Amino acid sequence: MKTDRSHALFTRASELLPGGVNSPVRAFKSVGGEPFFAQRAEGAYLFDVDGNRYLDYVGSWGPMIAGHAHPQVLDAVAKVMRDGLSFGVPNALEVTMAEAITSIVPSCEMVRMVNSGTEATLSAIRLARGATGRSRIIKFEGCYHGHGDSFLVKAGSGALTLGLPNSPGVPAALADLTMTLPYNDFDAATTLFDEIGHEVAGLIIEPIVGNANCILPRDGYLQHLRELCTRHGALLIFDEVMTGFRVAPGGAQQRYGIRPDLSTFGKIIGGGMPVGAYGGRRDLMSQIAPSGPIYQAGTLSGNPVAMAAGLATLELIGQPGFHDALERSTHALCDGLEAAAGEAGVAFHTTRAPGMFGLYFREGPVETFADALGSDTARFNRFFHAMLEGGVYLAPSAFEAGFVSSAHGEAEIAATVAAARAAFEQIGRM
Ligand code: KE4
Repeated sequence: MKTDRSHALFTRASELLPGGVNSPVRAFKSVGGEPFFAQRAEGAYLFDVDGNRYLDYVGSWGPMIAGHAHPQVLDAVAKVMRDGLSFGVPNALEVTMAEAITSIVPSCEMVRMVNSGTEATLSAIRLARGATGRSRIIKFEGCYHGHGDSFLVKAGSGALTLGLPNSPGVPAALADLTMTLPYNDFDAATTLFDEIGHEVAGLIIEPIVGNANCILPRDGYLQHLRELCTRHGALLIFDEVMTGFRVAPGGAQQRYGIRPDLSTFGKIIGGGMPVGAYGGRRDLMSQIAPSGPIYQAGTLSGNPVAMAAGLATLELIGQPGFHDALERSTHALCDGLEAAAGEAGVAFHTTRAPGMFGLYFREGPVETFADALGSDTARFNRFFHAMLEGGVYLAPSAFEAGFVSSAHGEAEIAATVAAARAAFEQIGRM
């Protein structure tokens, strides 16, 4: 595979950007080798600067649920940008976006637009602390909520990929206020709440974990957390930056029938532009400045161009049957991969939710963070590179979920399974 242009760019980038990238997981550090540099993208495909084409299962880490460079999204952006890129005063599209989010996600009676998932989660935690007058928060091992200080405790995603789940630079006094629980452990949650529930401002969770690979909630687990939070006066915060608008139109909270007090969003509602949002109960959100005393602000929040991209994406995924089709293609992909691994005699297991999946080099089931850590990451890394050589780009980490878009049709799934059959044969002998 020709890579000299990517290599030259990475050499230059490595002089000027930490690790040569603007976000750690992109650097291929855990899988080895150097990242390729994208030239352009279309539908289910990425094209790099050396002319290689890849079937893309990262989708810019989630936003590209309708495929890259969708004409309707590009047209919406082109139409709006000619009227100006940012006003710094309210614009109608912010209202349209707020109406869209609050109608699609009923638990969100009010919403505030921000510019990333990180901004959304750190604002939600500040709101929880301000509204309850309490300081402690609870998160889950392996879950990632962006790089806000309070979250970089036993964090997932890039922090886990690089083996840095507790980042230097986070004051111990603040980290001590973040308690962590094992995901899917009913008793551990009950015990912690019995001990300190009255001190907890909020519990934040990825309802489906997508940052320690992909782990689904056990039956009744999310309801159990809902009941514990209600009983102890803590706020239940669903971090749906990844699952929102993906695993169901109304996200994981719709799929599992849970009403959180606050929710955070990102990725899809920006359609590829920098957008995040947090929202929830009116009595809570109305405490955010300027209607209340809890401060949060942002120069480009509600930016018209970003709103246009997000609204066009929400319109595309709001078409009847969109999520059912996404669920079917995700199952087809995972069933095909498992069959290919079985033919090669490779221990392999997948987890799946509409539009997202996890790949594990171990026997199933995978229901806890410890189960996920038990996957053969060295074998994943070899599989990653074998698939890349075969023209398929998986998430460059054994601790990330993969993403399927509506642009991944039968032909793309079949081509992926064919590449996997060759890759399993190749690594099966290693
Ligand atoms: P951003 O600040 O990256 O927009 O969102 C942070 C965030 C919050 N919550 C969840 C559940 C998330 O998955 C994320 C970001 N996801 C990672 C991928 N696992 C972004 C990729 C990256 O860090 O480059």
